[in-house]
Amino acid sequence: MGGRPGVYRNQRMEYQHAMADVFLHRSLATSVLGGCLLWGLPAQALELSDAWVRAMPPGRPMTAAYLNLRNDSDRVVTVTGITSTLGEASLHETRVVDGRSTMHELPQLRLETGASARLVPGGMHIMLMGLTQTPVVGEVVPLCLDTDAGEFCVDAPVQRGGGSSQHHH
Ligand SMILES: [Cu+2]
Repeated sequence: MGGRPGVYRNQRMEYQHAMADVFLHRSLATSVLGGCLLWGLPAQALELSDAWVRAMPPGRPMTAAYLNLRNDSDRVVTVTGITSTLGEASLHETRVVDGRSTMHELPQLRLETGASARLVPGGMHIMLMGLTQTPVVGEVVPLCLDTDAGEFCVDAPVQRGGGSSQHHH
């Protein structure tokens, strides 16, 4: 997309995203999820996994959430919106330009058949603004993705960023 409408220049946002960028894992962002499809079993069109919400100090009005998506259906699935009880949710993308972290809102996310996307610190993420409460470690935040194939929800535990940002099982 051309142009720069929607680019956030708010300093606090830039600071938060600069912090997040410390924990960039670009190699993971480009890796492909190895999947074994179980034919014959009813599968959700959109599979959501490894969702988490970044814990923030009290009083911060915003945070970010991350997850993996995979389109297991035989059609294109387009994410058109996100809802959360925690606050106003939207899809963002962070880019580092001249050493400065900026981000813009993505109106939608299109996933071809079999395609996957990773929302990770420093890349695409779900921005949660106007928080109704401070997300505390251990809490679980429901996130719902509105798509043209229906609504898909996932429970996202609140975690500290940094070293624990990658899930270990
Ligand atoms: Cu953002």
